[in-house]
Amino acid sequence: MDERLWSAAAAVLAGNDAGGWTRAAPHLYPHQWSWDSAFVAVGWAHLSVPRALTELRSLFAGQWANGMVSHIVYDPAAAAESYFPDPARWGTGVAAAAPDRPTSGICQPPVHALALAHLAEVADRAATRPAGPDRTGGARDDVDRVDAALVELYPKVLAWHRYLATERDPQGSGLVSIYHPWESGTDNSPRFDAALARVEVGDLPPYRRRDTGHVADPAQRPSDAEYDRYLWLVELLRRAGYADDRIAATHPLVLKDVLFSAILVAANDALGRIAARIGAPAADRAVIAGWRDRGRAAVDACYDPRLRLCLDRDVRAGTPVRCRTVAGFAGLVAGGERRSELLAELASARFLGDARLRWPVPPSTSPADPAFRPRTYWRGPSWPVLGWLLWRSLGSLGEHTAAAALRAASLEQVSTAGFAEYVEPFTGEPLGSPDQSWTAAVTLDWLA
Ligand code: 9YW
Repeated sequence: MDERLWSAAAAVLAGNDAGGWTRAAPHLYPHQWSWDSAFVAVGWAHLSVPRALTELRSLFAGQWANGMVSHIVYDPAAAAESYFPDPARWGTGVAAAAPDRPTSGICQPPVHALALAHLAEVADRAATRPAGPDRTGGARDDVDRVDAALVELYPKVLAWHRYLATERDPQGSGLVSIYHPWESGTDNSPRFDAALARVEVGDLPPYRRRDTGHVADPAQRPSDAEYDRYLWLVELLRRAGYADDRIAATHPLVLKDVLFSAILVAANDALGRIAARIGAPAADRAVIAGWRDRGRAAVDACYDPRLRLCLDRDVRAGTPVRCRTVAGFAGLVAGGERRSELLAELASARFLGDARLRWPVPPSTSPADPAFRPRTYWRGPSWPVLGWLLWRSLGSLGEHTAAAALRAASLEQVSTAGFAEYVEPFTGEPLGSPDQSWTAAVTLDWLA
């Protein structure tokens, strides 16, 4: 165990701890982001199980009445100018389902059930490990705390997955519709270029970006033209009252997001295990297993044999989105039938086998894709948190050699580049925010 790296990662979480929730990053992201907080709980689990549970509880306190877990739960105490868009811009008061506390009006990938199942495993392991008397007692208490939290959070997570399986998939296709690149968690990925290019910006109220003020080089961030479209999409969602049926009928950008859908498959698998653990009704368990199986088959059907990747579907254009990004490995996350092809593509010179990579960790966009930009956000840099997601998926599939190699490379990366938000894949230069919470959190899990 690398004690120095462990302490440094723990210090990042402690530094970003705002009490019952964790800032995604100290300055750039001073609120609670949905999928960040799930990864963050995975890290907290190794420092304090109760603190990890609090993270998820506080996120779900901002859950919408329709089940949606919004992508940002705002800290009302943070300075108004610290982050844009602010709650006023979202104007979620137009939505009957919105909660009292300030949130955004969209969501992010549902990593939460994975985090909860992980917490239960960490607590179980600690309770069965031979240890000093005080530690064993504490660990048993942690198992009880986890079990109580599972009973409390299970209906909330079930409502969240039900929202995704119904409102976001009225066709019952097994694939989740997203309305905004921010919902994917990979905002300026080339996956959204064509769909975004078709969005015609209307009478957009003026705004000032805040993100570019926090990074050394604004060229690393989405362009102003992209940002205008992001804000215009927010405007349209607000005008539609955040009503899914209206949005599905009228919104200009609707994508069946293959990675989001695959994460939901893995999350339903985890939720099924949680349901069994707490003795949830058999009818629930059958529904959850149905969502999982339907989603897995649908992700498999997104596989493109020419690119050897799973592709999103642009609903408005009626076409698959043909680009080479890390989202293409969705089939590994969902655990479907295309495992050997996807593993071969992952190892190929288009991804981990590119000899120019400083470490064999997945670049967000393949260097072989025409849209690749090594320093620009989701267009090339590697994001340690996605390495963790793939590592976890490989482990679940029993691909232990590939998983161990990815873990070792990822640890070398964070040891050198620190807990950066994203990293230039060839030089290893840390980019974006330093001390990003989820990068520190997954490091703790890799080390544990
Ligand atoms: C934004 C917080 C978020 C992540 C996203 C990532 C970035 C920009 O930062 O989004 O302003 O929301 O793309 O996945 O949740 O870390």
